[in-house]
Amino acid sequence: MKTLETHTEGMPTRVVLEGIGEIPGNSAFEKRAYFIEHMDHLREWLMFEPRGHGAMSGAILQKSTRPDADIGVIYIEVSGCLPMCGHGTIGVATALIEKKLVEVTEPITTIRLDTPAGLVVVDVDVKDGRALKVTITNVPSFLYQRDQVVTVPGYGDITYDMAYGGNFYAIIPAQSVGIPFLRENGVKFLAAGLAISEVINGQNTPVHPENPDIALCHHIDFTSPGTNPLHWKNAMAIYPGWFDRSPCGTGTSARLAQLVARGEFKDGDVLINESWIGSHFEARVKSHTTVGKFEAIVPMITGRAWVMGEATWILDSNDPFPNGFLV
Ligand code: PYC
Repeated sequence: MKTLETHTEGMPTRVVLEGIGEIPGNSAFEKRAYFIEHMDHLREWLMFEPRGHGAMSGAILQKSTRPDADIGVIYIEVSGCLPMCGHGTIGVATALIEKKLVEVTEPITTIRLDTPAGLVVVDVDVKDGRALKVTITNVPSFLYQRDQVVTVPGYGDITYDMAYGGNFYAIIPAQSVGIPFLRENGVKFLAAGLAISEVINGQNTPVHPENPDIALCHHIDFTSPGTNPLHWKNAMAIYPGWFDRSPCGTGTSARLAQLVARGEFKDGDVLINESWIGSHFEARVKSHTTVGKFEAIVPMITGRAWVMGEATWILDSNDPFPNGFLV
């Protein structure tokens, strides 16, 4: 199996170029479902230790299943297969350009991706063959529920907004869980995130209005104010217990949808979303739309990625950990 190793603002994306073949399915969502049911051992093999780690992430390139897209993508990570992944898309686009796997035009190359969550158009600023920054036009994103309250053992009543940006995100001001927003408190945020998502999924599971197979909330976005009202920091705690090292593309989309719905962000504004490690994405509203009964936005997320290397993976028949492990 051949991969390109990238990172997006600190978060890895292992881009699978060869070795998996075409996954059966008439849409990227069907391919994802087939992969989960029949091929998940390949995700574990590539994501878990010793080939990956507890916060590993990747993307499998496929033929597009739709006429309006160039390439298909199935997202993989330690937690499973997300419908959409923003940092992964930025990593994929950077890899495709820098390895000349698509026709590259300067100053902008546009790539249209067939993802399980829908069509995602990516515009890459390119100079001298290098991908300088990547702007994703993401799937429609919306505030699903506001001011929900759950009682979480050990944390009391927690108020959250639930928003969708390609995955569901429970958005919670960090100060409301009583944990100071400091790197040394990472383990505490992860524990709080897992406890909160368990209660939410038990009592108030979010379900996408147009695709009931997109459900559950495995991402808790603890927010903290930055230097101005359009600069926010996040601790993005993800099941089963890791932080997104990037600011999280789908999480930033969900956050933007929430801010728009709450009247805290205007068209023309630029949101700076800062990750747990201090890297940034910019977010803008491209247009307004609806998803089912929900007012929605089409968000544009801009970030950078870097190619770190190329790998050829083999599986020794004597390897005692063909599916890897997590500790
Ligand atoms: O960037 O959308 C994202 C993402 C989701 C999980 C990790 N990163």
